[in-house]
Amino acid sequence: MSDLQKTVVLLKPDALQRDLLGEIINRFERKGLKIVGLKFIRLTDELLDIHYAHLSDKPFFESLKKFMMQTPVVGIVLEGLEAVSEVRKIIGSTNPRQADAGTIRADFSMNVPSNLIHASDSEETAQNEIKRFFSNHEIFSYEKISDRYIFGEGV
Ligand code: IDP
Ligand code: MG
Repeated sequence: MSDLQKTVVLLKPDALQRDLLGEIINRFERKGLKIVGLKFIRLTDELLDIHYAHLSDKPFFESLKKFMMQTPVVGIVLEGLEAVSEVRKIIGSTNPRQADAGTIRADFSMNVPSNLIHASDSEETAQNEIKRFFSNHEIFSYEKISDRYIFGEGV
């Protein structure tokens, strides 16, 4: 299973306010992605300066950071086959109105910045975001009986 990857998801304040945490987590579970890290994170201005550095020259940068600090966010590390691109596929495009039907953003949201969820956009970003948001002891390695059915070995 050489293409097993880890990726980071953040459930944004709108997901918490709208009681969609369980619904969103359920979509990842149904896909077969394994939750290997899960916690509340209180984002700070400093952390968001780094996390959204690629948007620092945008007019919405300050309000985006404010939005992300409204409540704690739920940080999740998911593991699966090609998890980085699979999770991006499941969440859909940044603008929910351009996202494909069936994706989380298309099905449950309508606008930016409140598009419910963040997910790492490349393997390199995922590695950086795991370090940014999680300590080593918060990432778990464990076997599930379903692993061999979902990841496809020894069924
Ligand atoms: P992504 O979340 O799909 O990776 P990015 O371009 O990295 O998209 O943008 C990060 C987040 O910034 C988006 O998810 C959204 O919450 C917010 N954002 C992006 N574009 C806009 C905009 O035009 N206005 C307000 N917020 C935006
Ligand atoms: Mg992004």
